[in-house]
Amino acid sequence: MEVLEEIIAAIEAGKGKRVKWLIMQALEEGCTPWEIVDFGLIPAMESVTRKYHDEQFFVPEVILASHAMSVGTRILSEYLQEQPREPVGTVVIGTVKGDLHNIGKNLVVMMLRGVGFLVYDLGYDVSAETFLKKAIEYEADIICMSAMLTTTMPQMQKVVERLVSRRLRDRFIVMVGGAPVTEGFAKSIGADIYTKDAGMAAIEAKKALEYRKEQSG
Ligand code: B12
Repeated sequence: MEVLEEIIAAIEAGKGKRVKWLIMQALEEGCTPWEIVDFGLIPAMESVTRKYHDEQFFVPEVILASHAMSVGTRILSEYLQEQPREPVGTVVIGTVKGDLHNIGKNLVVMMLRGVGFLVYDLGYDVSAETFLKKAIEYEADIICMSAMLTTTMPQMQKVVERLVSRRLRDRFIVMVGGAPVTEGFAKSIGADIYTKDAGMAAIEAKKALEYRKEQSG
């Protein structure tokens, strides 16, 4: 659809207002919010990433594009927030301490809300202590952590270690992701779920929670 191509171009150009207008247009033309994510927002960020690698884009362009992308995710999450009365579960999510990348994490938030989770988004640069405090305060079922830097990945381990030392490990499902994170890394730190992308994150989170509920009777 032409409007989706235009959304991609507007994100690349860092034009947040135009992204907003085009998303409303796409919805009016009958696109679902998921189609806009899958065929508009994600391809746009992939293209920005490619251009950054090829040195066609530098940090200022990437920041502008990221901002335009955030405008898009904010609008769409309003459409996806119509929660069922009884949420399927509660999630706290954030990007770990020292890490300011939040585009991928925001997509995971949208997907989780889309399948019916109540999601508390703690933002980025979130310390291990905050993850624990908020998970307890909101009576979360799942703690979700995102990291985009190899140097910040150890923060995920810190959270798991704190859960263990406070005898809280069994209370929460721990899910990790982000470009440098792998299945092997997730296993090595004792996380329960790793997925490569946001769509699978929502599916696996739901599955894990259903399984846990079945087990507890
Ligand atoms: C955009 C970007 C930025 C923006 C971030 C803006 C923002 N608001 O997020 C800015 C310009 C600020 C930035 C800064 C930096 N960046 Co940067 N950045 C990128 C870039 C180009 C794209 C990242 C992105 O948004 N991708 C698109 C999203 C959709 O993908 P994603 O995040 O991977 O998320 C998907 C999955 O991973 C998964 N997922 C994500 N989180 C989670 C969580 C869970 C629980 C699950 C299950 C799944 C999941 O689902 C998502 C959707 O499917 C990457 C390049 C790349 N190849 O990724 C570099 C990159 C990540 N940055 C990098 C670096 C080095 C930096 C800086 C240190 C640069 C500098 N010298 O200042 C700073 C660090 C700042 C900090 N302290 O965090 C490196 C990291 C290298 C490494 N492995 O450690 C990369 C890989 C670039 C490179 N090749 O060198 N960056």
